[in-house]
Amino acid sequence: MRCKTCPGKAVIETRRHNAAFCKDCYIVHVERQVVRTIDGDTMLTPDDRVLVAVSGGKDSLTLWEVLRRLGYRTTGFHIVLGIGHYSPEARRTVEAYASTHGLPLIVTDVKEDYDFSIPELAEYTRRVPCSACGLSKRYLMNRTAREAGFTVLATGHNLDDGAATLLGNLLHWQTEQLGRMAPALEATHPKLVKTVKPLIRLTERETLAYAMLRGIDYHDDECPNAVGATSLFYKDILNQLELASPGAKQSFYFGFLKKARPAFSAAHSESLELRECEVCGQVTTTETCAFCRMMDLARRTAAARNP
Ligand code: Q46
Ligand code: ZN
Repeated sequence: MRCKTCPGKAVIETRRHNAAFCKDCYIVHVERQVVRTIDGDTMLTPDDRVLVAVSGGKDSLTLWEVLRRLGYRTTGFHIVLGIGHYSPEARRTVEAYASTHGLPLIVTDVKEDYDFSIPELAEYTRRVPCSACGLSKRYLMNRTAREAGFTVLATGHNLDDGAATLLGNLLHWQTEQLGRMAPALEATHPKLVKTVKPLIRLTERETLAYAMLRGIDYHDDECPNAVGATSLFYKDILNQLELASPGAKQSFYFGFLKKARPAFSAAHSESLELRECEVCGQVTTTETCAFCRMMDLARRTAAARNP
């Protein structure tokens, strides 16, 4: 099979674009998709100070690689979760990438800085690990970005992530979350930072191919808590749909953004009253934010168990 844009031999086929590319043209194709996403949603400007959330996996390192190559002012942000063998290896991968390219990196260790690893938080608060982890990550990403003076927080979510989250939110009619689903979310409070998802037009398979063809040394172990996660089940269903109907994920996700999201977002725009957490000062809709409530419960449970 020939490359769509040059006489070279194709190494990857993208059925939803009805195209195949050689290595060099594929790399150009992916980077153009990211530029199109950034420009289309005015995600970033050259003046922005961008904090890039990097787990060490293929998506986050692809994001950092593309933003770095496009000349944006980026700093990596890695959270050490304290999950078995997975976390030290993830940290090593991110630190190696930053040092190879001479990029600044901020590392926060939840156990060192907040006394509990993610597995401990899950145990002491009786949450599933991904719930404690997701809440901690969202909190730390916004807080770090704002306190360190970044103007934008960029995450490596791809189209598969976006479509799976959308499916989950629709199945449970999470109308507030549906209203907030967007690849670029402006800050709606002085203590919130704008968030962007520049890889949202690329599928998981496409970012994987890019990371491999660019020779990025990413961390390819799955977090042990991902096994059996509902999001993986949703991704599986969406992959089956995509197989039967190429482009299904794209039309599902982007169709929602265009045709339905505005209705959900309008319905919630007035009802949401933002305030500052009485403990940590971060933005919340309740007196004490969910992160501080989780930490308080963990501390009390730990004290009761180990008097
Ligand atoms: S890292 Fe954290 Fe994921 Fe592991 S505990 Fe769950 S949420 S699966 S992206
Ligand atoms: Zn708080």
